[in-house]
Amino acid sequence: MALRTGIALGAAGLVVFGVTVPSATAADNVLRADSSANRACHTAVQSRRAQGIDQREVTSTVDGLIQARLAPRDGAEGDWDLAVFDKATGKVVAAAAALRSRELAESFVKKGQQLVVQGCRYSGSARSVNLGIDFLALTPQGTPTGSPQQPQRAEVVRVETPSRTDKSKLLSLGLDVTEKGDDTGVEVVLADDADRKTLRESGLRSTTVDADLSRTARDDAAKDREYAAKTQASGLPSGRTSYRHLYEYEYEMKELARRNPKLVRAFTLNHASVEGRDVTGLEIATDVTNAADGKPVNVTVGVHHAREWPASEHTIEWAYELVNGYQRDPAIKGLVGKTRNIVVPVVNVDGFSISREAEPKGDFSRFDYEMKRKNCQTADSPPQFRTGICKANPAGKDRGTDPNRNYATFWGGNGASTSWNGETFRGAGPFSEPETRNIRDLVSKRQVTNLITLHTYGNLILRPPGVADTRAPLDEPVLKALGDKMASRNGYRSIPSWGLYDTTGTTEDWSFWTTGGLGYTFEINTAGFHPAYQNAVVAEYTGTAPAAGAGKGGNRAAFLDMLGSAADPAAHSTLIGSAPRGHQLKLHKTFQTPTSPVLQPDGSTKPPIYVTDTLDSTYSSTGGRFAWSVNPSTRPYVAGRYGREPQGPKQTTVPLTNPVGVPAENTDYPGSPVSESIPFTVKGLPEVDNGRFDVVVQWTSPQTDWDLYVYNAAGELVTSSASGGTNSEKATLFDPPPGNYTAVMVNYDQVDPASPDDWANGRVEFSSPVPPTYGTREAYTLTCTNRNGKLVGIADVFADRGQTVDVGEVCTNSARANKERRR
Ligand code: 0X9
Ligand code: ZN
Repeated sequence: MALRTGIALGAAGLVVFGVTVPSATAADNVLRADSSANRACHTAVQSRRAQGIDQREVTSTVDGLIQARLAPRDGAEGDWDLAVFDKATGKVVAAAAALRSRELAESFVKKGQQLVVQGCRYSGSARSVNLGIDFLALTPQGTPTGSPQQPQRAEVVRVETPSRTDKSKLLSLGLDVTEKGDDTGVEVVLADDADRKTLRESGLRSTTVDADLSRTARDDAAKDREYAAKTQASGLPSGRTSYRHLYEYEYEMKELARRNPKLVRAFTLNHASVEGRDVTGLEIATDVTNAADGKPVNVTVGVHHAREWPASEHTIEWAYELVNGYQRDPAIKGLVGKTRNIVVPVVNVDGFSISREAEPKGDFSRFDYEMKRKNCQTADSPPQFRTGICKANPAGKDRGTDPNRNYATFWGGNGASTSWNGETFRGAGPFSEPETRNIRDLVSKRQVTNLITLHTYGNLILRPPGVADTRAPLDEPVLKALGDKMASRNGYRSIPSWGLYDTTGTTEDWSFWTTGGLGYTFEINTAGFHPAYQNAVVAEYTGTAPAAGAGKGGNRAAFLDMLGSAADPAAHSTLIGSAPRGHQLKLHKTFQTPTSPVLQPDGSTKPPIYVTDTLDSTYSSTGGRFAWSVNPSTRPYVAGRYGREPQGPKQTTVPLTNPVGVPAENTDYPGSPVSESIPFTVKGLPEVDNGRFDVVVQWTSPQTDWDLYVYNAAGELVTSSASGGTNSEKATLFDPPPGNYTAVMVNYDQVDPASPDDWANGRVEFSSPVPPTYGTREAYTLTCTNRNGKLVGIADVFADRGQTVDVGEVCTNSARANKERRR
């Protein structure tokens, strides 16, 4: 990699200038250090003669960006880190500290600013490394196009979506829909007037939650500065007091590994990001390097979505929790001893770095990189938007794929965008992105029995499936019980993912349906994507006020429950048997799973794509008896669907009698209570067994609008239906508990108030529960190879959840192994 001079990238107004070393020679591009030193590169400009340090001084030729890169030379990899400092103040401008010597440090600089570029040889054998520096000019607005962007007011509104039809309608609008919501509405970010117009024209009703997001973002940033300044150490396991930068995650991970070599191993995931960054993870286990010891694997990942900073904070704090707990807390030590734990705090490194380094504007405009969600993929953008780097390009943050819509399971279905600039763009195909391939590779090569993927925001614990029409898996009771248990710690709502709205191609839908590992999405906090650190990270993690989990243990306790589940053989499967020392047992499965029928931009569908997954894991025998924790052999995708056998007949239809008169029009319910209430009773066993009820009402004109809300005897809203433009409403409740209910009818709008169009034909219809369906069973192929790598045993193994399967002496020379070897 050489210093570049005057290379035009081709984007309008986006030009790369060379560094201000006109006589730069190849030697200037090489950093050297005779020895290494385990020190943080980003904390300070070191003395030139300090051990493991080399430096270059450069002056910025632009108002714009500096990109400094390291690349290994001559095959020697080693671990070099990189930092760029402002020479005058000594403050760090940009840095990178991944595990190898492939680094990208990127941030904003001013023309004429003097900079010190510092390379630090952290460890390894590479005495030298290649340095490349680029400067990229930007307009004062921070856009590469030169067209001044008039930022508009960004706001959060709550959109009323009482029925699933409303939710689907909302999702189809292409707005930035958050996870904060409930049965009757969802919060949505409106970035500008165009968004406001889209929502207005949809006819969906909304109320303002936060009228000025930009102010909130600046306030949050100020609160964070204040908190960090006045706080020595927080109650977090690391004591951290502010959101980390990407290079801090990287550096802390390798320090955790270096300081605890038997317990912690840092690793680079298989695929570098689009911009060329390495992705780093940690494994934490007793005798950590012995990955084939047959223990169940508990995976925690953060930041698929760039702007959701608390997600990576909670993930790395969990790593500290395990490391600290291993030394100080016998209960944690016991659990860590029974499991292997993998954390990947930042899955979407490009996106996160951009969001974290951006100026806090919070206006959600195209050039508000702080609020970027997706990754940095450009391949699917139109040619005019493919140019320029991720942090400064003509399409701003609109470019990229949503890594949480790119996994193969149900890919191509509802709840994802087909458009390159949609916030939920699903990508060119299942697993088209390095981020999803990284997690796929990780989960496919180990027995990952438990997985949590962290997001913000909405105070939710979501379990599969992400789409309603998939139906719940046979494991629904297991998933629900664990989700509910964790929710009792953090005070979140525990629901199936589709409960809020449909999503396809998400992390835990793939990991669960494909491997059988129990998977969940947590949506942390309710105040925004990265609100005040003290609340969204410290309080949520430790379970202190004002978090919903205050006094209940918070996410710390929820994560410990997940760890407890991983350590519990009843929650997965176990293979037992015996094998001679040094023999390798391998479990293998390969299969095809169809995606959803692939939705096309015009609304039509194309046939599903069949995606091949291969699961491979290894147990290395220490001799004698073994117990190997594994996932069930049958994919939940084919195992069947949850349901229950009816224990009696369904209840007969209950008519709802319309009280005399018509209540006045009320567009402010429940603010104004004006309405009609009609009680009804739901019966239960032994007389009847109801799998669901539907409250149905009708009227004459679609221009008239009645809304329907249903409350239980405790006064809790249990279901509702309030669509516009129809002449009926239907509100559904599954598995309704027996008791007294009240249907409330609100007269929202009359086509002709002079002659009221009253509702009629109100009734409660009941359905029986749907019995479970059972699909096929799948086996693992279990093989045993001896010390010379010769196949000596082979068997098909079926294992159900909670089952212990004795595979006997699987390494005994078998006829099948002999036959298999000859093939
Ligand atoms: O949309 C997502 O990917 C997740 N929400 S976020 O606001 N963090 O982006 C949630 C995915 C699963 N949620 C639902 N199916 N509702
Ligand atoms: Zn998210």
